[in-house]
Amino acid sequence: LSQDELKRIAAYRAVDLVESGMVIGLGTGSTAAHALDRLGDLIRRGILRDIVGIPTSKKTEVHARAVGIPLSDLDSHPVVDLSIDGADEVDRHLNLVKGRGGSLLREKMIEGASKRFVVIVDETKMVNLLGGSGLAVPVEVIPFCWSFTMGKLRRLFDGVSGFDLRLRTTSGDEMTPSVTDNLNYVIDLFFEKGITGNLDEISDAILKIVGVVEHGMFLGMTTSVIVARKDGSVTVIN
Ligand code: DER
Repeated sequence: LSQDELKRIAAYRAVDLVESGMVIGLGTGSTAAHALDRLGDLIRRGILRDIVGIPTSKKTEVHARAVGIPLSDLDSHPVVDLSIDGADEVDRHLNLVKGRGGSLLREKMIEGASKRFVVIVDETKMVNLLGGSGLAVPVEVIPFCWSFTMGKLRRLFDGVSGFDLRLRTTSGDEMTPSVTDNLNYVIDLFFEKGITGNLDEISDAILKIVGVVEHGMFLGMTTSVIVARKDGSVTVIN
């Protein structure tokens, strides 16, 4: 089974949890996209009714509209029944790294307002240590004096071997900063050996830096993770 088929299997399993009348947080990324397709299909067939979707990005908003999911926002629905979203990494405590797609702030707002937050992944996302995949741990920062903020982030991890960070730029042009839906920039942190230490303390230290808006570590927020394995089996971890 291809990785994309595994993502679809996990996504469909999560959509089985959706009941008519629910307010659903709609995630961002290629795994969540399968959940949007499935939701749209069940709504179109009248199997699910009175669903309200709260999109976690403009990209998801466009996709949800295209498949016919009625949309609203947190102002109108401050309590979300169930959020379904992918992740870049999941550790054994169900802590996550998210936001490589740049949507971490709206994801964390909506998923933090959810009674249940179900994460959908293929097994390649499971890690021992967050940051251990060698891929980015994103931090959303305001554009004003972003280099100053980046310096503060660098000093936070002085002495951590294998640490590096850089401003996220658009894929086409290394000189143009990538801009989030909230008109902010993203600084990507890299930890060659994964993040060691107390994640809550590290989270607090990052958020204390004035100019930092939010980071992509989702700690203690996950209700359950649906993992689609290469052999086609699916495990649900609570
Ligand atoms: O950007 C995000 O937070 C996405 O949910 C990401 O973490 C997962 O994207 P993927 O499903 O395309 O791997």
